[in-house]
Amino acid sequence: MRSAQHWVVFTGAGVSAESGIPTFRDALTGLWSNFDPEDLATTEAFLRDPDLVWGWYEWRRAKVLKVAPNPAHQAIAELARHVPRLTLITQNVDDLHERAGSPSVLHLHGSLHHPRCMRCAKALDPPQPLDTSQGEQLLAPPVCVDCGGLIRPGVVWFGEMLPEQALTQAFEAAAQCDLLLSVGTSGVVYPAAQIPQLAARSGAWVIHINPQNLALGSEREFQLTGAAGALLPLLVQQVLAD
Ligand code: BJW
Ligand code: ZN
Repeated sequence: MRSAQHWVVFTGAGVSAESGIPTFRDALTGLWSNFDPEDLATTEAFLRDPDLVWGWYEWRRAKVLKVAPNPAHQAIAELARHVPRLTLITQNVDDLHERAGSPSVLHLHGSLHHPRCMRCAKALDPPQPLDTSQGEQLLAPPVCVDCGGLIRPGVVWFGEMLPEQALTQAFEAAAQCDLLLSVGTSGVVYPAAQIPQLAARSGAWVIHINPQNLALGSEREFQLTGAAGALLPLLVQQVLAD
C-alpha cells in the first residue's frame, strides 16, 4: 500500500452508516416500511406517486443535513492529502465526503442536493429542508417555474444512464490505479459494481472494507472485515506512518 502511486477509493452507503444514515438496502421504516427501496428509486414510482417518492427523498435530505462526516470520511480526506494521487468515486447521494474535506468527488448516482425539472432539466435550489420532528410526510414536489414540469431528485434511478463524464473518469481511474479500496458497498448495482472488477483485471490490488463477508472475485482481492469508521483511520495511520 505504501508504494501505490495512484489510489482509487470507491465508496457505497456503508461509509455513511456510522454518521447515522441508513444504507440503501436497510429495511425502510415508517411511511415507507411497506416498500422495497429498489421499487421507490425509479421514474415509474415517482410518476405513480410523486408525493410518496418526493417525501422519501426530502426526508433523507433533511437527515443528511443533520449529520456530520464520520472518521471514515475523514480518513479518506486525510489519505488524499498525502498519497501521490487519489481518485475518490462514490455511489452515495449525500455530500459527506465533501464536508469531510475531500476536494474532488466523482458522484456516480447523483445527489440529493441538486433537484431538477423532470421536463426541461432546469436545476433548482433545494427547498427549505423538512422539519423531521414532525414525522414522515407525503410531500408534493415543487413545479418548475419555466415549464410547469415536476421537480425530481437529482439522483440516478434504476434504468437511467449514469452521468457520462463521471463514469468515464471512474473507469479510467480504475483501469490505471495501483490500488483500489472499496468501502461499504454491497457491489450489486451496475455499472458501478464493475469498477473494482476492472481495477483487479487491470492489475491493481483491491481491498474491500465491509462488516459483511463478501464473495471475492479474484486473487488480487482482499477483505478487511469490520466497520469503515473503525478500520479506515487505523489503515490510513499505518500507511502514512514513517
Ligand atoms: C458497512 C457499514 C460500515 C454497513 N462500514 N460498511 C448489468 C447486470 C445486471 C443489472 C444491470 C446491469 N446493468 C444495468 C443493470 C440494471 C441496474 C442494476 O444494476 N440492477 C441491479 C440491482 C441488478 N442498473 C441501472 O439501472 C443503472 N443504469 C444503467 O445501467 O443504465 C443503462 C441501462 C439502462 C436500462 C437498461 C440497461 C442498462 C442505474 C443504477 C442507479 C442506482 N441508483 C441507486 C439509487 C440512487 C438514489 C437513492 O439513493 O435513492 O443508487 S440504487 C442504490 O444502490 C443507490 C446506491 O448508490 C447503490 C449501491 O448501493 P450500496 O451503496 O452498495 O448500498 P447497499 O445498501 O446495497 O450496501 C451497503 C453496504 O455497506 C453493505 O455491504 C453493508 O454490509 C455495508 N456496511 N455498515 C462499512 N459501518
Ligand atoms: Zn422545467
